Amino acid sequence: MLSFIKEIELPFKIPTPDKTIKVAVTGLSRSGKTVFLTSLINQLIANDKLPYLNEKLGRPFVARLLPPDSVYVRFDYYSKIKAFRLKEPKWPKATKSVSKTTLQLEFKSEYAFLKNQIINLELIDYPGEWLLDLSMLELDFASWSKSMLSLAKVAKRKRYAQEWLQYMQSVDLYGLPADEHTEEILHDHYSEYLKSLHYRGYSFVQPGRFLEPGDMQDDPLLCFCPLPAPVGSCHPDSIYARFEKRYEQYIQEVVKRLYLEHFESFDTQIVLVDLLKTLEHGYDVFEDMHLSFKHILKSFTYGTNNFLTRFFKLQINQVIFAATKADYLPRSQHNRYKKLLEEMIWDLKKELDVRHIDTEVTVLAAVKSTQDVRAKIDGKEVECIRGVVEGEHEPSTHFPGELPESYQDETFLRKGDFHVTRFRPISFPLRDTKAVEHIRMDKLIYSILKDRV
Ligand SMILES: Nc1nc2c(ncn2[C@@H]2O[C@H](COP(=O)(O)OP(=O)(O)OP(=O)(O)O)[C@@H](O)[C@H]2O)c(=O)[nH]1
Ligand SMILES: [Mg+2]
Repeated sequence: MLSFIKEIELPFKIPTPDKTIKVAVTGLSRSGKTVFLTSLINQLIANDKLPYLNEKLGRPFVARLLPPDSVYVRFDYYSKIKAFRLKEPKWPKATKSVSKTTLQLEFKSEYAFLKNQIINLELIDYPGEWLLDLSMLELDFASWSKSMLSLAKVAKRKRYAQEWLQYMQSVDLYGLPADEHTEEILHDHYSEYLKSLHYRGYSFVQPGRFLEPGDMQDDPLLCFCPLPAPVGSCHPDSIYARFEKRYEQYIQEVVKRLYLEHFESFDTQIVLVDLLKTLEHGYDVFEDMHLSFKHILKSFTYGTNNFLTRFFKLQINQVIFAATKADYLPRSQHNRYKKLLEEMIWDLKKELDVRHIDTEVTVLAAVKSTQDVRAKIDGKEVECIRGVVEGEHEPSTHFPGELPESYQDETFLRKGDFHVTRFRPISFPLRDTKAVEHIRMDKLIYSILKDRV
């Protein structure tokens, strides 16, 4: 009835305030962060494969990348998209630092007298391992050591920790050290233990820098490991005393200074999870991821923790957990995939006080590299996926196995009858007017924008 209001033209346009939405994307290594951000930018710029988003928003928009901001390493969309557009497209290389870029969305105003609305989507990519280290902030050396040592004695981890634990028993940790190399050997054994875990798909490893030292490769500050607390007295120059000092320095200089300077308030935190890889490794690795997520989710509550807010500004309004690489599964299993992630997160939400954070769970494929097909296996017709496997040139058909109904279904995961086949990416369309095929990216983008546009 009042639609004529929309048509009213003034000699000038009334400005609408620009908005900035800070979106941090994290996840453990290889979870799909870089591929996800590349696809997200590609989808919004082309806007030809986002029917759900467009229908829900009901307002046309254009998206453009803004020039780099000098403070951060830029998330280099252009070089990534170039590799995806090759005749033999390539997945991006692993990234180990924080990077950032801003995608500007301009929404056409519904009213002729109003200027278009500008929304700046600030997109930040950072390693999830950093979040795992944050929980060390609450612990002194003795308590951290205690919890790491008891974890190392758990059945599955113990075999990888054996050499480190045995060597530790052979040295005097509390008197003057007999040999100057003992410290390094202790540290190296512990690092090897963490690397063995990581290699086998375990995700809860502390400190994160021991796996990825980056610019701290030979820094003596990293020369420590968990140690049992002394029962009696301890020499001030003992290994225990020195490791305790370095641990405290690590907390001050690496966790607090280097990590926290990157954390500000984010509006949305997207946590990507490669749940399929974890399922493939079996029940223990799956349980270990549960533990990692407990620490990650806990770090999101630090904005409300009095002790930590003194130096920690992190405040998050919305957390979206997304299980990635859904194209490794036929469509018929996507709901089950989502249910498994839901189960893991709900469980933790019950345990931790995260009522003030709006949490959502979804599944997606940023780059859909397979097609759904039906094929006969042992005379039975089943839903499969078809794509070009890494290292091959022709497409082939694969049955990944059936996901369990629940992750409490230990027997399924122990049998390990679920296999992930790694596919080459499909080529991205050469022009910005067309985006790559995806699964449910539009639903996720809508979750970020709803209530804010
Ligand atoms: N099929 C498929 N594979 C994917 C998808 N996203 C990621 N991958 C696979 O996962 C690998 C890791 O993806 P990245 O985006 O580089 O992961 P990351 O989290 O940035 O990894 P780091 O930089 O090492 O922390 C890729 O090389 C692909 O093999 C997807 O949507 N579909
Ligand atoms: Mg990356």
